[in-house]
Formats: sequence, C-alpha cells, structure tokens
Amino acid sequence: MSAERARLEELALAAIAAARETAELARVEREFLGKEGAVGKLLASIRDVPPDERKAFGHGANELKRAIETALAARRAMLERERLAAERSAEDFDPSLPARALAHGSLHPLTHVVRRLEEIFSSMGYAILDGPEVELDYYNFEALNIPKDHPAREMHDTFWCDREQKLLLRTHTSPVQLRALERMRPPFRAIVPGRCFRNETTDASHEHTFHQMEGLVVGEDITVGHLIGTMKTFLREVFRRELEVRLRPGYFPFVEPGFELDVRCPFCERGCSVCKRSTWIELCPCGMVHPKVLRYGGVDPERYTGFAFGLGLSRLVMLRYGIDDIRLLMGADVRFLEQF
Ligand code: FA5
Repeated sequence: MSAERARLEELALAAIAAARETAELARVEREFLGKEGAVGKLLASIRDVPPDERKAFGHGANELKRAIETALAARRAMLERERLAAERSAEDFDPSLPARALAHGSLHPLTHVVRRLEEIFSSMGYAILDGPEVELDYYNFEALNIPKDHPAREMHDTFWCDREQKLLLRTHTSPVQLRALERMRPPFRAIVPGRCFRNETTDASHEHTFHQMEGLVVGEDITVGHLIGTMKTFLREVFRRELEVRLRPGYFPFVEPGFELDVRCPFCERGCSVCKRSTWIELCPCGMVHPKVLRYGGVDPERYTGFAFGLGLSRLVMLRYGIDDIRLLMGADVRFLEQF
C-alpha cells in the first residue's frame, strides 16, 4: 500500500504543479479524487485488504486524499494570484474606474415598524413572545372563551389544516395570550408580533395573510387606566407626537369589558380619505382579560387582573407610511419594497 500511495501522491502532485489553469486543476481533481478516480478506487479496494490491515490502509488512503486536496487548494490560490497580477499589470488596467455597484436589499416596511415597536415595548419592560402559526382550535378559540357554535367564530373565517385534529392557521395572535399565561408567572408584560390568516375576500384593507401585534399585561390591580396610558405612550413614540385616543365599547368574548381604541387621525384636522372624513381611525381592539381566560391559563382571577390588545399591525404600517392598499405588503413587488 505505501508504495502505491507514494506513487499516486507523486503523480498527483506533479499533475497539480503542471496545471496552468483552474479548468486543468478541476480535471486533475476528478482524475484523482472523483468517484472513479485513482484515490476513490484505492479506498474502494479496502474490501480486499485483510481485516487486521484495514485500519492502517484506510488511514494511509485518507492521508493521501488530504495531501492532494491541500496541494489543489494551494495551486488554485496561486493561479488566482497570478491571474490578478497579470490583470493589474495589463496596459489597459485602470485602477481609478468606479467599482461595480453592489445591489443591496432593504428592510420590509413591516420589519421597520415591528423593530420600532419592539424597541418601544422592551423599554417599558415587555417581553417579546412568539407563537405557532399552525394552532390548535383550543388556543385559537376554545380557551379564549369562544366555544363551538359561538357566533364570534364567524368573525374569524378560518383556514383549517385538519378539522379532525382541530388544527388551523391562527386567525389572530390572541392564542399566544393563553400560551403566555400557561408559561409565565404574573406579574408580566408581553407583546407578540406575528402573522395571522383569514379565509376572506381581499380588498384594499383586507388580506388573507396579515400581521397583528398582541399585547398582554397581567398583575395585581391592573386597570383600564394602565391600558389607555400604554396605548398613548406607544402611539406618541410611533408618530412622534401626542395623539388623542378614545375608547368605544367593543365585543370580544375573551375580554370584559372590551373596547375599540380609536386614534385621532394623524394626517388631518377636519377629515381626510385615511380617516374616512371622521377624524378618527379605528386602530386597536382591546379590553380587560376575561376571568375565564385567566382561569384557563391557570391564573387566579380573584388575585390578578390584566389587559390585552390586538393591534392591526398591517394597518399601522399603512398609516405610518401612507400606503393605501394592504395587498402591497405581501405582494413581493420589488418596485414597492425598494422604496423603504
Ligand atoms: C382580533 O383579532 C382580536 N384578537 C383582537 C383583540 C386582542 C381584542 C386582545 C381584544 C383583546 P379583530 O378581528 O378585530 O380582533 O382584528 C384585530 C385587528 O386586526 C383589526 O382591527 C384589523 O386592524 C386587523 N385585521 C383583521 N382582519 C384583517 C384582515 N383580513 N386584513 C388585515 N387586517 C386585519
């Protein structure tokens, strides 16, 4: 074996040293290291070696392979250096020519807004959570106090993955409320930015795939006042000025009382197309976490209270950047995305 190994090594190194181009090196590599190459055949012949010599044989063959690989890499680097040196010394080489522009991507507007929101809420002590997009009926509906046949299920046209297994694409980020309650001990604060899916007809303000950001705060003596204060703070940070907010009653089975939070239109004073001439924009359903939900999550509603909100993230992005059609967000049109 050692004689054969030495012979092959000598042959390979000579061929490598003689190669003048990378294509030639590739040919040498195939000839020695390819499946049908000399080293490959040597390795395959291990079958015919007596068992007590196999270890040394394999070791020797692998060393040979490594030696050839090292010589190939060194020769390749040398050929590349020679090529560059030749290019630079050519008469028409002009080092003052501008470099070729590198095409680089940009962040999606949603990513910009999510990052900003994560900064704002982290600075207020919120944890940032994630949850599964393929969710169980239990978390998406049942434990959120939306039992089967409850009319509120109609608000969520659901994409079912497997009806028998009760698996679906989550219709909102609220299931993570339950997952957080199960895992975190109060007091805690958390936000959950994420994708949601609804089987509905799309238009300029509705998509089948869109983003929400859930917020959940649980502790002793948490009140609606905390909810309003939090909303005002985050809106001030996003729009960089104080914006008036108002609460209207809203119904969601997992909060009691439930509200719709509207924000004074940041674009006009007397009404515009964004606020549909009303000067108010509906932004964020919210409310005090229903005691049943706390109980489902293993938290004592006699001791703890909490608030939750479900910000329409896609709509906030549209407001922030003046985008008038939600379908642009998931449309993957590079001309649109390049603007951010
Ligand atoms: C919910 O999804 C509740 N989970 C929100 C909630 C959380 C209430 C916590 C109380 C406490 P709703 O179905 O209204 O609620 O959706 C919330 C927001 O998601 C809407 O205000 C809207 O901005 C956005 N949204 C809903 N459906 C779509 C859609 N098809 N396309 C784009 N955005 C949507």
